[in-house]
Amino acid sequence: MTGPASASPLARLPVDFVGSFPDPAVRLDPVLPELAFVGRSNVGKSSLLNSLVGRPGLARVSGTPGKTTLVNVFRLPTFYLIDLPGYGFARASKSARSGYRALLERFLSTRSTLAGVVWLLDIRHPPSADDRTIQELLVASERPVLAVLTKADKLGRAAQRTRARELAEALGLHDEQIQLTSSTSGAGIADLGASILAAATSEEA
Ligand SMILES: Nc1nc2c(ncn2[C@@H]2O[C@H](COP(=O)(O)OP(=O)(O)OP(=O)(O)O)[C@@H](O)[C@H]2O)c(=O)[nH]1
Ligand SMILES: [Mg+2]
Repeated sequence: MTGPASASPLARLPVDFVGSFPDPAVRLDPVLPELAFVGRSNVGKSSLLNSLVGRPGLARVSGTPGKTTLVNVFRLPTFYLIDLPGYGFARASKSARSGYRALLERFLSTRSTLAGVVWLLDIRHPPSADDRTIQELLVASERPVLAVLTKADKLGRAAQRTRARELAEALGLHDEQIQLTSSTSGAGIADLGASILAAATSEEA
């Protein structure tokens, strides 16, 4: 089932921007469960967060990769959503790459109330070398991961199913472990919102 973005259960909740932080180990007060959005630059992390909460202009979106450079924190009543910078920016230098890796490793290792990671992949592209590296970090962190395919609106129905199967296989996941979404059409947003809510509320912080 697909539905409009407003059908997301998160869209009924109040949301506040807490702040942008350079330090991935920033201490948030109060301590609450956290869900973080991770994925390549331009994959649609900020757009997805906005669709989920039903606030189009909340997190900054841009056609130029590398828009989000800080750890952006949004508070819902009982949990935080965290919009992270993207990785694998095509023109990124070696040092930028290792800097990103260090940021994510520090993030994963210091956030004791991290209830889950929403890991985004563009439905049109096979996993990149950077995606593989990040997958290893995520697996090693032993955090629950929701794998999400973005920009489903760019493909027709049949191609969406084929690509989802191919990506699941490439990543060693079952088809049911991957959710298809489109921030543009609203497809899959309500289901993902429900998964996020479940992950955020099953964690006793
Ligand atoms: N067609 C389509 N375009 C999308 C979708 N989601 C995002 N985009 C576009 O993709 C571009 C990048 O979106 P962002 O949400 O800024 O991506 P991001 O992952 O936050 O990027 P960084 O902050 O640079 O890492 C923008 O031009 C968006 O309008 C989608 O579901 N469908
Ligand atoms: Mg962004």
